[in-house]
Amino acid sequence: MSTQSYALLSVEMRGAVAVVGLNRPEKRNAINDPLIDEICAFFASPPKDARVVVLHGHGPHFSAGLDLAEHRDREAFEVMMHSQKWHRTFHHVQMGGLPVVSALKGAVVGGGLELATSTHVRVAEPSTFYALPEGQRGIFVGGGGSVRIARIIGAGRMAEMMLTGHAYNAQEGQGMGLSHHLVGEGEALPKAVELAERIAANAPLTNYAIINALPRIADMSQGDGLFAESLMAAMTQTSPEAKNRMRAFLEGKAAKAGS
Ligand code: 1HE
Repeated sequence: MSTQSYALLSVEMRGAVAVVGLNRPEKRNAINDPLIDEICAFFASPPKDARVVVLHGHGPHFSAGLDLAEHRDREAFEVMMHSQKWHRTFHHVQMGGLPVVSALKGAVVGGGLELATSTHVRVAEPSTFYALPEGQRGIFVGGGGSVRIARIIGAGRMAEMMLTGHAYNAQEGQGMGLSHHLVGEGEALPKAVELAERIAANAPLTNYAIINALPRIADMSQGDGLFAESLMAAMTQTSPEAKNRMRAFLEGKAAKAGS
């Protein structure tokens, strides 16, 4: 798949970082079937050399969400299948094994917010706004938002967004945990790449454990969660890479925390 070419995604390798752009700016990166298929194909089988992915949108918006033109005439069963395809796709984004850093700007709405909240680290520019216009459109979320968005901002706030269609700006989104870094205009992509390069320098097994274990542990009882945590600790701390990294620190050869 690493050699596959995409019509609606740009893919560029920068060392160990795969920079992937939603490339449908004339439709504000609205997600139609061909685009979701390409996102699914990429994240199900990312390039072999990639250790981290940066996801961004071409043009002034990250994504206007579901392509409403395509969705108009679907029957219930088709919508069910379509929603489950989005679930599979965003599962690959969240738990495919590679950390994903997103660079957000302009509209991050509806399915665009569902996609963004499947990524692990989110960097926003001042132009970013977040909205869930499903209430206005007479539909419901279908790309995992009722789970992922609600876990970040709370089900109550999500209900308010869906009922009122209210858009939160970049500053507000930062306060709500929708972004982790708020940078200047035009700076989200370079900052996302910088963070991705830092993440790429981590032990791959630890990155894998972070993105796969933490959301699952959040779903577990306390006892199960603590047991799963110990298993992940046992797996990561006994790896040769961990031993080398800990020795390097003790010999004064590794960066200190926070640097
Ligand atoms: C679209 C879409 C779209 C733009 N589906 N075609 N999402 C929404 O309800 C958001 C709808 N979009 C907007 O509110 C605005 O387009 C934006 C605020 C994102 C951007 O505004 P603007 O002025 O920059 O662009 P525009 O002129 O509105 O749109 C440019 C073109 O993109 C135009 O097409 P054109 O052929 O007339 O040039 C628009 O029709 C098209 N376009 N957004 C289809 N979403 C799995 S369930 C998920 C549920 C949801 O995602 S609901 C939220 C849907």
